[in-house]
Amino acid sequence: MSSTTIDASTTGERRPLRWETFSARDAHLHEGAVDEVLTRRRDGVTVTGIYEPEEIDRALAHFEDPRTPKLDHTFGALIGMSLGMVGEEPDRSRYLDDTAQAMEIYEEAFGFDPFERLADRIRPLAGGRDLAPPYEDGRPYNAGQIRMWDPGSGGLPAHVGNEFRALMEHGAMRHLLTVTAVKDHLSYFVVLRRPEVGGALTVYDLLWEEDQGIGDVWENGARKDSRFSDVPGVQFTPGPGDLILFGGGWRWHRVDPLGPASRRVTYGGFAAPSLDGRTLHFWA
Ligand SMILES: O=C(O)CCC(=O)C(=O)O
Repeated sequence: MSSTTIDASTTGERRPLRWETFSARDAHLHEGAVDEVLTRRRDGVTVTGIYEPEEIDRALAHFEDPRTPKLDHTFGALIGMSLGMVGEEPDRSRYLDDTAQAMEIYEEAFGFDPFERLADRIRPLAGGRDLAPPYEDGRPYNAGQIRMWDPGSGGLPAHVGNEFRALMEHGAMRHLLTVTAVKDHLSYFVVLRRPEVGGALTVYDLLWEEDQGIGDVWENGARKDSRFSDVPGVQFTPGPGDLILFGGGWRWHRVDPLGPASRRVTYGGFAAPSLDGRTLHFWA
């Protein structure tokens, strides 16, 4: 286990991040971690050893095979649609159908369900809750998606989860908000391929209430975020198999642009408690 605070030394200094790094084997020593992040008493955790190196190699060979179906994205490709891609469509069948197909691809790639593995490893952090995707009419949301970042891609400009809730509450999130407490939610991802240059997650010393990005259009990831060069932040470059789980709903963050020869592959999404408080819902 390492450190409880990290200086925001990358671009200046203000409030330190409250962050811990530990092995999945020690998850039982961090029982309240999810609630601490949801209630902003902690900024995030890095949990090492979610997947084994040989499991990751097997999965990457499958995901990176040109015959494996993928969806185009600004930074490269996705396997598994994002809920946000539903847009203003009144029903989510396209998303739920795509989820069913993506879950088959994940299982074939890893040889097991990657979400079940993640849930098994971090269950102690969730304070006795079940870990599961939300369901609509008996059909699961995608608990996590595969994000494949092309060499030289622009990363993801600075953003914060609460702004997407505000953008999607009358569209893609209409059903989700009837089952899940989406506010100050968690962002998570497990790195499968770590880029050699760029692609770090920067977590800023800036909260949703301090800057709501009003008038600051997202436009499918094309946002100009140069004003963030003056905001102190901490960079994270987790290794393959490592999970980052943090307060992405309430803390500004971004994924830095990738170097010209670097690829990045992650499995990730978002998490928040169900409205009845019994389940920690995961979706992407
Ligand atoms: O590395 C990733 O998958 C992106 C994480 C992120 O920015 C988010 O979940 O909001």
